[in-house]
Amino acid sequence: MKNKRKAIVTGITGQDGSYLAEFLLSQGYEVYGVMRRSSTQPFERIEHLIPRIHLVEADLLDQLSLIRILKTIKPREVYNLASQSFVPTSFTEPVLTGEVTALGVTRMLEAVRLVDPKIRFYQASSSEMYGLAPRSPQTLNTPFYPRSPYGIAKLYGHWMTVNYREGYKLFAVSGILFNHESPRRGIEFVTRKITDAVARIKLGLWDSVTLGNLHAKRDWGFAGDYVKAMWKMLQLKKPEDFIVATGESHSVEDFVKEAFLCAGLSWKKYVEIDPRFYRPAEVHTLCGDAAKARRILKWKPEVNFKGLVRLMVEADIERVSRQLRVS
Ligand code: NAP
Ligand code: G4F
Repeated sequence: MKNKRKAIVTGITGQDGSYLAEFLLSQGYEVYGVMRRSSTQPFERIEHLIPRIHLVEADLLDQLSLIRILKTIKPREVYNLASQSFVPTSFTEPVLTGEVTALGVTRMLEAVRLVDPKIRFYQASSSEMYGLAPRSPQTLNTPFYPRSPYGIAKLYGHWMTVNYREGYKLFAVSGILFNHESPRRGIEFVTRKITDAVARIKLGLWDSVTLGNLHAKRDWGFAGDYVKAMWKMLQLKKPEDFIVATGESHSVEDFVKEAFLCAGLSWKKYVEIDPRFYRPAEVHTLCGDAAKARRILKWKPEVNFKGLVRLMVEADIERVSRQLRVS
C-alpha cells in the first residue's frame, strides 16, 4: 500500500486547525495535530475528528518538543497555525504573545532546518501586519504598519519565514490571511460574539449585547475556504507568499445589522457600546487583494459576506436551542 503523506498541524484545537485537518483528511493525508498540555480538554472543535487524526503533545514555547515531533513523525508538510491570536490579549500579555506568536515561528523553523530541511512549511501570517495601511486594498507591496503587539509578533514571524526561505532555501511560505470566520470562531472575536448574542436574544435569554468600535472595517471570509489556500501554497513548485482575502470590506456595524436581520430582529434596540472594548490602537480598515492567489493557486472564496453571516447566525441559533432543550 502507498504511504500516506503526513502533515503536522500546530493549533489543531483552534478554528483553522479543525477545518484544515478535515480538508487534509479528505486529501488522503495522515494528520498529526499538535496540542499542548492543559488541565481541561479543549477538544470542542475536533471531537468528531479524534478517531481519524493523531494528537501529539508539543508547545511552541518548547524548542525540543518541536524537534522531537518532527524526528518521530517525519512529515512532508508542517502548518504552523498555533499562536496567541486575540489582539486585545496581546496588549495585556505582550511578552507571552511575542514568545508564542513571534519566537514560536523561529523555534518551528529551526526544528525544520535541523531535522529535515525538505519539509514544506506554512506560516499563518495575518492582515494585522498591515495595520494602519496607507492604501486599500492591501497588496503584497503595501508597506506593513502593525498596530498591536500581536501584529508586530506576526510581522516578525513573517520575516523569519522569508529569511529561512532565502537564507536556508527551505520551502517556507507565508500566507497573509485576512479575517476569516465560521461557527467555530472563538466567542471572543467580534463576529462570533455578535452571532452568539443574536441567538441568545432571539431565544429570549438575553436582552442586549455590548460591543466596542462599530466603525472598524474588515475583509471577512469563511475559514473553510481559507484553509484550502494554505494547502495549495504547499503544493506549488516553488515557495511564494500569498494574500488570501475576499476583496470586500464591511464595518462591524454592517455585520451587526445583517446578523440581527437574519434572525428577523432590528439591531438598534439591542446593541450597547462600551469603551472597555476599544483598543489602545485600532486597525480601522482592512481589505485584501488576492489577485495572485486567484491566478496562481486558482483559489477563490466560495462563501460571500451575507452567506457567512447567515451560516454563523443559523449555527448559533441551532446550538443555543439544543442547549435549551437539554437543560
Ligand atoms: P485560534 O482559534 O485562536 O487557535 C489558536 C491555536 O493556537 C489553538 O489551537 C491554541 O491551542 C494554539 N496555541 C496557543 N498557544 C500555543 C502554544 N504555546 N503552543 C502550541 N499551541 C498553541 O486561531 P485561528 O483563528 O484558528 O487562527 C489560526 C492561525 O492563523 C493563528 O496563528 C492566527 O493568529 C492566524 N490568523 C488567523 C486569522 C483569522 O481571521 N482567524 C487571520 C490571519 C491569521 P489551545 O487550544 O491549547 O489554546
Ligand atoms: O474580531 P476581532 O477581535 O478581530 P481582529 O482584531 O481583526 O483580529 C482577527 O483577525 C486578524 C486578521 O486580520 C487575525 F490575525 C487575528 O488573529 C484575529 O483572528 O475584531 C475585529 C474588529 C476590531 O476592529 C475591534 O475593535 O471588531 C472591533 N470590535 C468592536 N467591538 C470588537 C468588539 N472586537 C471584539 N473582539 N469584541 C468587541 O466587542
